[in-house]
Amino acid sequence: KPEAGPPNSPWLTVSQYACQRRTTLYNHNKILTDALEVLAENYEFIESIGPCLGFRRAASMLKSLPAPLRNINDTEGLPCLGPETKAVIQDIFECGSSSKVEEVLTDERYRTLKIFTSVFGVGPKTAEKWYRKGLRSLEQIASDSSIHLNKMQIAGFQYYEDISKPVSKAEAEAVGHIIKEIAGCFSPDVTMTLTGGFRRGKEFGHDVDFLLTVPRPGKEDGLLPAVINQLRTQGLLLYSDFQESTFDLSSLPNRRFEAMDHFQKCFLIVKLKKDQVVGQQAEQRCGRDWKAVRVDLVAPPAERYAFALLGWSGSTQFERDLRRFSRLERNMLLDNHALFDKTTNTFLQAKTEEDIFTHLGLDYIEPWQRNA
Ligand code: TTP
Ligand code: MN
Ligand code: MN
Ligand code: MN
Repeated sequence: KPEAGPPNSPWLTVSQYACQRRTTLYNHNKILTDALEVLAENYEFIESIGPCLGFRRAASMLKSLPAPLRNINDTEGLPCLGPETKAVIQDIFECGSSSKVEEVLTDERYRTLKIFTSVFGVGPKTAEKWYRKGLRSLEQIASDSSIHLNKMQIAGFQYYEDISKPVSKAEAEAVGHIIKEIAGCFSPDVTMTLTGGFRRGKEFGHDVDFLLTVPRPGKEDGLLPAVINQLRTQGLLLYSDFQESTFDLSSLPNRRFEAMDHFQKCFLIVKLKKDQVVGQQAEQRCGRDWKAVRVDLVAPPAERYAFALLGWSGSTQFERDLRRFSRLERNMLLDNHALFDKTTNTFLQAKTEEDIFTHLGLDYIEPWQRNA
């Protein structure tokens, strides 16, 4: 493994933008980034978005470094590190841990919100509301009759044990085979791509993300309803939240370019039979031969595929920086649907992700280098 460089080595050329860095899954500074991400999450829980993003950006930058930092002097010249972040890093080098982080980890509020937000359909706002009511455990929530759970949260509690466990690569591929077969019946020329964390090379994920489309314009509108119906018919559909497309290119870019996109999509929980997973025996533990798995499907029109693929491949931090870079360095607006050049007032077309990087004047970053 390479030694950390002395000052004036490649350290000094690290970009503040994740889209100008190559970040693989091998994180040489995990002790530091884990600590910073705890603080980021705590700020997220108290809805301090500025500090939250600051800590996330710092952690993301450190993940891209080719070697571990050895001491606080190594941070010299590195971008994205504010005084607060540097103080945390210094504490870890001097004391082996950061008192600020330790404090958060033992904080009742942080611990409780961490548990509550681990339920599918429960965000920081809902978690906070429950915490303020004095609730502290999932058992208390489930048995409190004054709490109204929505459909998503009910499913979140119902399948909690399964969907809080990581999904393996083999399970993701098994889900892929099932969906591909169904989608192929709807239209033999369907294109389907595994996106999200698995496309970035992760061995485990919290869900499985797929992008699907068909060549004929407009035909994609029927795709996800057909897939959902067939999953239901086969008895594999445990939960479904279908969102109709609200995509309209003519209304862009006047509407705010957003993180959430307007393509047809669905958030599902499907039943995955254990004997469908390669390398896994159908065990009869609990009398159950299946596992509930969270699956996201999105169906953009074919001509928007490259933008949707780039947007759904993540990581979240990589996406944030792609957009920030486009806006601040190129006077362009990028989102999951399109790239708009504000200087020439034109949309830039793209067939592939490479086309989009080229429009932005960026070196191509492979999916497995986007783990920012
Ligand atoms: P996630 O599935 O949330 O995250 P992930 O696949 O990177 O990690 P994990 O292994 O934990 O599942 O989101 C994948 C990408 O999809 C992420 O970059 C954000 C993007 N996304 C959208 O663009 N629009 C959406 O509506 C949603 C839900 C996600
Ligand atoms: Mn490396
Ligand atoms: Mn995912
Ligand atoms: Mn997802």
